[in-house]
Amino acid sequence: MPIKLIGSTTSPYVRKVRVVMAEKKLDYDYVLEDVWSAGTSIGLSNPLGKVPCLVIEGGEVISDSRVIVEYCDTLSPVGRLIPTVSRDRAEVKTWEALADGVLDAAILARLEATWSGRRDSERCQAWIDRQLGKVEAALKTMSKGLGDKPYFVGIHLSLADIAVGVALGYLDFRFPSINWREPHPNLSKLQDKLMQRASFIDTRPA
Ligand code: GSF
Repeated sequence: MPIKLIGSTTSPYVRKVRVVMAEKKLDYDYVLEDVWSAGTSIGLSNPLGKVPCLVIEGGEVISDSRVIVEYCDTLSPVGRLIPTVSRDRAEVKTWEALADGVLDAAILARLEATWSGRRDSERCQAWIDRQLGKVEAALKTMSKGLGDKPYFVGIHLSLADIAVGVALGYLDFRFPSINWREPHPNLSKLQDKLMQRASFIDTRPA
């Protein structure tokens, strides 16, 4: 039985997992789930009601994109994305955590502005600004960290680049008014390079 990935085409966390699985050449059944619909059954797989969820042999569920990608990286020796040496490993995972943090903040800002369960009078601009401030600060740190290197860590693609690329792609998708390319041309160059890979092309949010 192949691995089953429960996800959605718009979720950046799901996209990160799909990019990793494509880079690792892992086969899986992709099962779409709308976690926001009243009839969602995501709670049967994840009590937090979130995607992505990976259902492995025997029906065991692995949830949270960071846990899933770490697991996937161990499944095949093809293109290791998380180094084994502890310092490099921590560095890659720190970039991933920062990129996921950009997503967390951007999604909180978006939900504050758009979630249908809230009236317009209940939306808080100060909260949105607080979250978008985190996005801006993280972009600066990413740009400084990348500098003029080809990749974040070492000379090969790693999970750090994938996570940052997915976060930048999410900003383009949901926050086209955030102009991150002009102040950060090195991130723009990295993103353009990533967008030439089949793993990124095939998982564009829609
Ligand atoms: C976040 C997953 C998540 O928030 C991870 O997998 O890395 N730390 C987790 N998923 C969202 C979909 S999206 O906005 O990408 C989700 O399922 N939200 C449903 C909800 O009820 O919050």
